[in-house]
Amino acid sequence: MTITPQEQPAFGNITIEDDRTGLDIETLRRAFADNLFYIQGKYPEIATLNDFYLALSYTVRDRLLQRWLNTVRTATLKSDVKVVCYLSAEFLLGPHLVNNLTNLGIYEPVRQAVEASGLNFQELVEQEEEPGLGNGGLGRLAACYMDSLSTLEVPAIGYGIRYEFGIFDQEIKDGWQVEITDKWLQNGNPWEIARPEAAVKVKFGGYTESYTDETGEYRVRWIPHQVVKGIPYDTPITGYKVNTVNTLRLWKAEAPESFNFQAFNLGDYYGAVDQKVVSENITKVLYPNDEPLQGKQLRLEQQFFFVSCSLQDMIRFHLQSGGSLETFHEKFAVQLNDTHPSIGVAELMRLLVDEQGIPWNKAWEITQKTFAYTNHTLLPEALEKWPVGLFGSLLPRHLEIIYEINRRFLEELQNTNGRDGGKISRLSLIDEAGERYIRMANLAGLGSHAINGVAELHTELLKQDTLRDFYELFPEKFSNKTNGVTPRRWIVENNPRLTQLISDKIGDNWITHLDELRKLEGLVDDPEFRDRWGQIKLEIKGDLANRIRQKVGVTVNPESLFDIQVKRIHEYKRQHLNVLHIITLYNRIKEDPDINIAPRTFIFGGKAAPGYFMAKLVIKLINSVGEVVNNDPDVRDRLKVVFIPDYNVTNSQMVYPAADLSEQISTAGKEASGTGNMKFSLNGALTIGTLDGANIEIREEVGEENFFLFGLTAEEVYQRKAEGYNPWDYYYGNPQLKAVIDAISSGYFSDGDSTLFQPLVDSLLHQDQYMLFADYQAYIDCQDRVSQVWRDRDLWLRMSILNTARSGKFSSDRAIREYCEEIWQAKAVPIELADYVQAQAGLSVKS
Ligand code: 26Q
Repeated sequence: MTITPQEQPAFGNITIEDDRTGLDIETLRRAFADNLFYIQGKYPEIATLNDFYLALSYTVRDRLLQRWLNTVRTATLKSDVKVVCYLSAEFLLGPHLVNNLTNLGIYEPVRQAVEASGLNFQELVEQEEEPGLGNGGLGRLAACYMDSLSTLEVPAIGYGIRYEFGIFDQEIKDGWQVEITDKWLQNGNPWEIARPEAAVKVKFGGYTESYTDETGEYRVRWIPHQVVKGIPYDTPITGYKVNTVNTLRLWKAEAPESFNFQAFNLGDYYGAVDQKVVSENITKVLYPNDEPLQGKQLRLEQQFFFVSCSLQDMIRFHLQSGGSLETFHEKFAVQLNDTHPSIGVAELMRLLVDEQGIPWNKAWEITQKTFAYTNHTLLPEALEKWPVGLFGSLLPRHLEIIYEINRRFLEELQNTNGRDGGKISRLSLIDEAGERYIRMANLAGLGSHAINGVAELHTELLKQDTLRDFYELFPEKFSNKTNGVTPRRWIVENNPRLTQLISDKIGDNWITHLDELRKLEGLVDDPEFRDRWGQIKLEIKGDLANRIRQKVGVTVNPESLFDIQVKRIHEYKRQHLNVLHIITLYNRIKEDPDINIAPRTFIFGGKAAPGYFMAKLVIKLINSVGEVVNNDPDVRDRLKVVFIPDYNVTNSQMVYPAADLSEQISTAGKEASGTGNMKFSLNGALTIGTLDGANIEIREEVGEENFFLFGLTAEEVYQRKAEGYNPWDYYYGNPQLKAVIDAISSGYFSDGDSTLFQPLVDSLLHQDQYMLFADYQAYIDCQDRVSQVWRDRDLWLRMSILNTARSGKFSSDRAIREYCEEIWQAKAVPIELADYVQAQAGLSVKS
């Protein structure tokens, strides 16, 4: 079929061949071969696997392009459509190919077309380098939210940074983490389209000067020291079986064309190129820390760069579509993913006041109505702040604007709140206790109309503690938005067997209405269903066991209990508490080799920030304990310890479905939400966990009888600390704990080297900031209950099914609906397609 597109008058009657849209196997096969020839420029005989992967990806991309362009046209040109702009320094997307096949509903025909071409489909899928443009939870949340925005047909743009190098690849050498540069772009990225024609300019450094404009108004202009060009790279974000395909727009920094031509003319070629290098540095590499350790200038440059590009982009869209800037906040809802983009508050003020000539008060009203801020942390030391000196040298005009916002704010406070000096100094945008800092959380909170935490407990603690003064001042701004994860990636794609079983029983509407998983509750007493559930879990565990044998060289028994902790390595997440349990079991075996214990496989995965010594030592400890336990004949394979290297989205998709037990054991009050906890429960793992973050809500949903709870509450942690917590009391008071610590300390797990783990042991004995010792016995007792239940296979399966059945709340669709209704006032906008594309897809547009 050929058609005439309606809206391309410049091309007259040009036709689009259905080789780029057709979905039958023959057309797909032809299109695949065509792309290999015309885009990769290869005959099949000499094509590499990567050439085939790229040709296949272009074939899929062709099939979403009309949806994508129509969505963009609707979002940007229609002035009455509200667009959600999700600003995030990180998007941890994971591979696109299978995700797009799933969402377009063309997995099967494409797979068959590839196989019909004589190629191995799985092999091509595994060619894809995932875009690891994030550290962990916060970046992955942004990716899940983009998925749900598209699936809910809400027009949205994700704005971020196109890091040339994403989160490092992790190798394990001699038990230690080694970091390798992530060259994710080196084989080409078929999913992005560069839009150099839409580049914008971003200023840095220099000074400001005031002047009087033609109308006699006082104005300020910023004379920068340097200008950098931002080039947008767009990636399509498909929704599940809908026509909406939103855009992820990531900015790359380049030198402007006119860069230092004078130096060039004077023959200083190297000097000129130097400028180029300095500009491009800005988007070179993702900072691999998940807390702001010290204020690095390049990090602030990254943040300002992408935020300025994005706001300029929005203003341009709005003006192009005939909108007036007075209505900017009616066109765009801008969400700040943590404080990383919060400089946007000052930048929008600058753009409106200095560049567009809007009066301050009006501009401030627009700004507050535009922004909303999500907080992801409670630790006061992890709140972002920038030294005033550094800030002012990089962003002189923004410093003035922040001072002015603050002057007006504090003046108002003094008028309305009397003179509670303590309170006023805590609310101030400037920390003046010692060296002066800009407090980014205060800027974000003041410049936004909404502030939210990411789980009920987290939001409560924000209100009572971290942001207490703001809550007292603006209670109406605060709300909770418990995190969620996308069921498309986190069960449909990563667990096709379980997905099939579920859909055979309750249909497939649950994929977009996750609450419908409740219908599985009626099947828990059906022995056949339960058996099938258990069988599938066992098969999947077998797959992971094979993978582990290949990658790590350790043989594990799929029949054993798979006890899994995968997440960033952090002391507050307490991977080392898990290790204390492993050593406790090991000691029991050494004491009585014939003891009857439930066989377990302990699986760990996660990266440590390269500069976080203690986290790296925890990785070494896990591997060292594994080395001893895995090879001790007394253990008789009843315990195995495995550290899966390079934990990332791709690997994680194989891990969640294979879990029996999910370790969510952070010190209560420290984990804002967690999202891995949700992925495990959705895939039928039982949780052992503390009353922290979203664990509390998971337990509420699945029922306390289907959750292994242990440990101090956040309140108790706080009290114990206030009373004066002494880890030595636990060490001397608990012989089992003492034996475990002594074993580590003695060098038993480090070839007799008693110094290796001393920093870790010392930090526990002398400080134990995260209260491992206080929770140790409760954890061990709880793990013993886990082992008991594990022996009752029917009971375990029942609990597993109920976990899946009751995890509907944790869909990112639910979370995004709440953001849309309560914060963004954004609505679904169905996207229309040319009839022939709609007919080929056979997809129904939701009403
Ligand atoms: C900030 C400044 C300078 C350098 C780095 C950073 C930085 C980078 C990443 C600070 C924080 C992060 C990431 C934080 C994060 O992932 N937080 C997690 O967010 C999840 C989603 O809400 C929650 O589920 C987790 O509980 C929370 O730890």
